Amino acid sequence: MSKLHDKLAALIPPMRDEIRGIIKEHGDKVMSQVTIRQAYGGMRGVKGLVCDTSEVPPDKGLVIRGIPLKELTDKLPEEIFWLLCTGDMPNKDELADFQKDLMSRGEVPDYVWKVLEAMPKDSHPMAMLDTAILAMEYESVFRKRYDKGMQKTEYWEPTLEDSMNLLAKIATLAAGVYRMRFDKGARIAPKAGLDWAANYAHMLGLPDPTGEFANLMRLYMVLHSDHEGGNVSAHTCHCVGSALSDPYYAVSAGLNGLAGPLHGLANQECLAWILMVNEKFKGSPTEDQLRKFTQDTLDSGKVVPGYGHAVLRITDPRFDAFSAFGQRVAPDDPTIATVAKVFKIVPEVLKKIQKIKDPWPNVDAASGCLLYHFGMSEFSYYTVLFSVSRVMGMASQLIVSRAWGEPIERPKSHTTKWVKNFVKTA
Ligand code: HAX
Repeated sequence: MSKLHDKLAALIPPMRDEIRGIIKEHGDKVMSQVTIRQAYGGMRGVKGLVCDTSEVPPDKGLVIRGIPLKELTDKLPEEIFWLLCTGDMPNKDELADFQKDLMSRGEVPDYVWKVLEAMPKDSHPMAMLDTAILAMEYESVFRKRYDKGMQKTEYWEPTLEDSMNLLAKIATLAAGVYRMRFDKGARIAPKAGLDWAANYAHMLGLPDPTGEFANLMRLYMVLHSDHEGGNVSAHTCHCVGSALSDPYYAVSAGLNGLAGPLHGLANQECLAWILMVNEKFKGSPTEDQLRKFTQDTLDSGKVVPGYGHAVLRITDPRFDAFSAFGQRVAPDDPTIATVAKVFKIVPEVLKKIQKIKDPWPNVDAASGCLLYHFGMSEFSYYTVLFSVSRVMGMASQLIVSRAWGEPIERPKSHTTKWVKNFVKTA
């Protein structure tokens, strides 16, 4: 058994007792109310979920297990996954054990590559990734153990197994999707001795003479790892997982949500917008040109990608971390320079539109320009990178939910007719 398994085995029984105790003693206390606006408005702000891996206070941004993101930007993604699952950072031995375990599970079964080869050549990379994960459901330890019969208290163990296998294979899979979809040549095998994100960088096959692309991948994987429980991908994964669908089903479902332009796909849209600006103005625009271009985007009925957030009300600390990386490695890159200029102008334009609650940049506003700087110009792939990282958040949330025995999710819906009657009598 791995050290992560043993650590969780020790943590889970008291955690389960604590949650049961809270429900028993305080189960009838009211945490939140729901207005008609919220019921029609994507349940924004309704407190109806519990997520222990991370939280996103609107005025702080991502906090993982009590630690603000800005204190975690120099960590490895493997350390973050351990933190998400257990609430502690791994020590040296635990990290080494975890990395060895991941490395031993990395091989992607051959039938998965065949499924991908059978898809249309110009399929969206997200459709390829999600299909591959679903095809790999064949490997699910959870489903096999469930079919044989197991106690509810054991559910977390095969969930951990499936999660570890998925996490170990996802980088290989995603790198394979990149090379296959964009004719980059044969797949590159993982290299022993590299950490998870550096291996992903290695398997993508982009030139990296300075090692900074591997550093970017480490940072990228840390920054996108989790964002509490209510965003579309986390919530979808959680909801599907609550039916005891195994992690392959649940994570694939979550990632299908991440593929939407208002969620993870915004990073591809965002870089396209920045490049459009640079092309139109033959280089980095003046502030006035940028102001006008932003207004034109809004007037044409489009959103300014990379700006705004359903929860945050400040500049996303993930944007800050990416911007700092860009300023360190390539301050003169024209795309990185335009992103910095956009940050100066766009919030000021968006602030004038009353309905927009958050005029500040989110994570997607800066990530694409860094990838572009390192030679990854295939925008449609960017959400795949986000997905590889987000598997950590989704899988850790599933492990925790299965650990304390969370029941199937089933909120109540009403018809508009019911709402009309309710309004009359309320
Ligand atoms: N540009 C133009 N209009 C915007 C806007 C932006 N960047 N951000 C919000 N608005 C508009 C909304 O479209 C909405 O308009 P309608 O009422 O006419 O529909 C109004 O302002 C109120 O929206 P809100 O309450 O401030 O924000 P929401 O919680 O409804 O939406 C979004 C949050 C992130 C979806 C939104 O800000 C947006 O579309 N941003 C651009 C796309 C983007 O960057 N998405 C990535 C978000 C981060 C993420 O999840 N990454 O995975």
